Amino acid sequence: MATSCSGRRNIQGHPCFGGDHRKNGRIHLAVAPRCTIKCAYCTRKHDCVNESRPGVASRILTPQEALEQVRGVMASETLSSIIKVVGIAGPGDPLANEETFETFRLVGGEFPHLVKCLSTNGLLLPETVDRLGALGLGSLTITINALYPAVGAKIYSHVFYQGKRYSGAEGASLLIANQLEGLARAADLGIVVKVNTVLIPGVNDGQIEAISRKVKELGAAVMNVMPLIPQADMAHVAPPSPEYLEEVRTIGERVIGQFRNCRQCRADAVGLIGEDGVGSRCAVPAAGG
Ligand code: CLF
Ligand code: SF4
Repeated sequence: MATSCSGRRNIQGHPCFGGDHRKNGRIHLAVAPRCTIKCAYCTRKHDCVNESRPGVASRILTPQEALEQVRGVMASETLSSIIKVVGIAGPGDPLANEETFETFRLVGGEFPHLVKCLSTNGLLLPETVDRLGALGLGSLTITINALYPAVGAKIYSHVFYQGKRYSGAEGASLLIANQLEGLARAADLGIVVKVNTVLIPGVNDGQIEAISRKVKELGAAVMNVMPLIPQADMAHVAPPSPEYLEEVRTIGERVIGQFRNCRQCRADAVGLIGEDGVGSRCAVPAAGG
């Protein structure tokens, strides 16, 4: 994996990290159904074909099927010139699924020029980040919605970790510690890190500036504040208005660059962000990639 002069891996052109999203696209491989935590806003579906949002995929692929899908897409004249990134982002947590690692191994062996990208809740990062580094992961997204366990407890009802179930502030505390440790270690390896934060009015909006400072300090390159999609246990929570979202991003921008083109895409999106074309129902996390 090539690195830039800053020591970061070369992910030039990545549409979710400041590359030209009108020219460069990604393929998401929905190989990861299982998850180890429960976010209050998450509803995962594997059979949905008419919704466009994170956590949704038409069908779970095996690693071999995922490789075949990449072959198919890269054989298409139109798509092969667009696709720069192969991402695994769900519909569960990629790190809770061994298939994620096998898929990157297979796809990386045949298409080494595609940037390998992964999106995770971060719980299992401390124990997997070295494997990801060795597989040549170029970019990593960690969804961090809280810095303080008391706030996290309102978002994460429970966390399964090393065979035990932790709920409330205890679970949130464990998750947050692993997210921050994983972020720092990934950045040390040269993996380019983005932090996604779901803006949940009345729950975590007081934390966004603190999150941006902390993740910048630990080595994140960019942040993506995404509006809550009200569903599941947060179906009753009003999402932020576009104006409020922009206000929060502008505050965050004083600390760390903000990605503003996220379309909260599906776990099986293919093509340009927001314009998924051919194969968009073939194969991202429930909180966005
Ligand atoms: Fe996919 Fe995510 Fe990689 Fe992009 S998406 S795994 S970083 S290649 Fe992008 Fe989609 Fe927003 Fe994610 S627009 S939901 S930020
Ligand atoms: Fe798991 Fe992602 Fe759903 Fe949270 S949003 S419960 S991390 S799949």
